[in-house]
Amino acid sequence: MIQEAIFHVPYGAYAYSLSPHHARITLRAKRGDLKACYLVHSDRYEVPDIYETVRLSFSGSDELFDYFQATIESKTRRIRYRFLLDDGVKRLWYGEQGFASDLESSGCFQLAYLCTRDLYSVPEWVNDTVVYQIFPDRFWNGDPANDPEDVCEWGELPTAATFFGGDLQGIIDRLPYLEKLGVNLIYMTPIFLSPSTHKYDTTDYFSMDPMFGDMDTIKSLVKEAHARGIRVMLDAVFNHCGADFAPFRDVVEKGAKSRYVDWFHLREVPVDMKKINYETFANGVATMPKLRTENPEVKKYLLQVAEFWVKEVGIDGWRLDVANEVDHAFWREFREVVRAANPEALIIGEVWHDSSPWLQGDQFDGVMNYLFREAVVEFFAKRTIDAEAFDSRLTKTRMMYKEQANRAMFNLLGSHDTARFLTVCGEQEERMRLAVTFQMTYVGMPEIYYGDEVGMTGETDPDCRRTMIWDEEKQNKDMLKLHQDLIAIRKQHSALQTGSYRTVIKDPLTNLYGFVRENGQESIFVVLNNSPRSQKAAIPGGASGTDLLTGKKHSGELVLKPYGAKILLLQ
Ligand code: ARE
Ligand code: CA
Repeated sequence: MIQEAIFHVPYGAYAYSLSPHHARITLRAKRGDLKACYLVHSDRYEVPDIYETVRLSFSGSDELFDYFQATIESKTRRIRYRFLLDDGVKRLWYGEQGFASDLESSGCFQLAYLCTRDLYSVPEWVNDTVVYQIFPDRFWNGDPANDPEDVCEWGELPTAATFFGGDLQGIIDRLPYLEKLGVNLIYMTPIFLSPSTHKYDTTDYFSMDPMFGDMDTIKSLVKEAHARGIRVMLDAVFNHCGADFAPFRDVVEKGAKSRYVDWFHLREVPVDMKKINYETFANGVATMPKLRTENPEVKKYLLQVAEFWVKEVGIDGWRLDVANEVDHAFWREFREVVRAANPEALIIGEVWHDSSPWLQGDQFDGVMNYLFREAVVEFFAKRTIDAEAFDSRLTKTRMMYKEQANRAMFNLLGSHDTARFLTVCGEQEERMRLAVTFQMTYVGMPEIYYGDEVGMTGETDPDCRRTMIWDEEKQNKDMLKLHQDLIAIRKQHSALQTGSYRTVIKDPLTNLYGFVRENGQESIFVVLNNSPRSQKAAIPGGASGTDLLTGKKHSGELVLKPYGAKILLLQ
């Protein structure tokens, strides 16, 4: 047994509550080392100790490690536990004191009490949600009366500064399209008053940008979307404001005399926008001064903003811009305020990397899952990693997080900050079709970047922000139909929403990849042939099943076309 590789801690993603009476326990070991792994647990006050033993199930592997997991029930909510590990040669106890040949000397890990207040709760509705991201200036111009003077022709290529006149009325007008597509959560990039086309440099957090509409327009968008079963989420840019934000203007004008000097991270007073002697977003973006969220006044102001749009306008959640550069204490209070305003509101951080510090249950529900995107880009679009490496990446990311967070991820193929997926695929559509099939059947919320579903292309910002293609002749109808079909399947089958994930095929030579999602009710087998050759795949357990895309029945072996995929509901 490679003892050095065995890892468990009684916190974080390794030990946590799934419900007031259920805990999920994870143990990591060197890949291939353990044959069996048991969890021995009891109430932490029980004398004499009466143990219950459960076998942990194998949950996947990454490059170096295997992961084993168990969910245990505790009536008293007070748990002590240790592991019994078996590598086929020797059996060892493993607990807080380390390894031992007898149970007593290993010591116990403790989950002292599964406190309800600490339970990681994400809104139930994430399970059947499919997200649609909109860049408002580029989706549809529903009201030419509010256009800025210099709007470009719909269809022209965008620069970083161009305006196209898209607005919230345009989104309202296109709700029937979105409903037909099947998406049920719209996430819009910022819509508050701001001079830029992307509006990440806020001038006033309490007012709508007039080129997008007014308070009535956003309220009717929320109302009409809700009437169609579609939720609405906005972008909270709290790391920084815009240069026209009144407190920053005041500091620029009054220098040390301004009552807002402590609202920003100033290196010198007076502020000099040419010298950029203050902290900003990224490297010296002068028009985006960084806010001092630890200042109680700034915090109070931003929390009022957070509450206002949820409570008064009825939005269903926030996406948090540059979330990893704002302090944790701020986000903890943010969660309290937002959840008090609407207990069902969703909170998604923008963090491109390991997001564990924000995903313990006290800050965000999920994040924009760029780690997912990277794995999908490399396996399906660029084909630079094989099926085994792909599976390792996915497992590693899934094991970083608690199950609640995994279900609340925004699983995206692209965004307004990346090249479009079809472009990354070198416009080879079959690769994208495979990736979308995977996205719609994986753990977490699929997130579509507007226009990807009709085959839009574009390099990174600003080219990925072209105007939406509405001319049906120019839309890729097969791609659209695939999205509609897959979204419908996702929303109909609970196993794809909350089921466990078990890899069954990950062949590095053929790049055949298959997995099973199952809950108590149903079991679904998904197999993806990421190769230019036709390939055969065995249905797990020799079962038979119905292809959810075609309705055809299959048994024994499946034949997959080059870059073909099947989603089988197993009998
Ligand atoms: C503009 C130009 C760009 C130029 C940039 C640099 O358009 O071509 O590269 O300036 O000065 C908004 C606008 C952008 C604008 C930017 C600055 O949408 O068009 O860019 O403001 O004016 C990191 C952050 C992440 C951030 C990305 C962009 O961690 O939070 O960079 N994303 C959010 C929004 C953006 C928005 C802002 C932040 C600012 O989603 O749209 O930009 O409010 C690696 C790193 C990541 C990094 C990522 C992308 O993976 O690890 O940390 O994300 O690459 O660069
Ligand atoms: Ca307009």
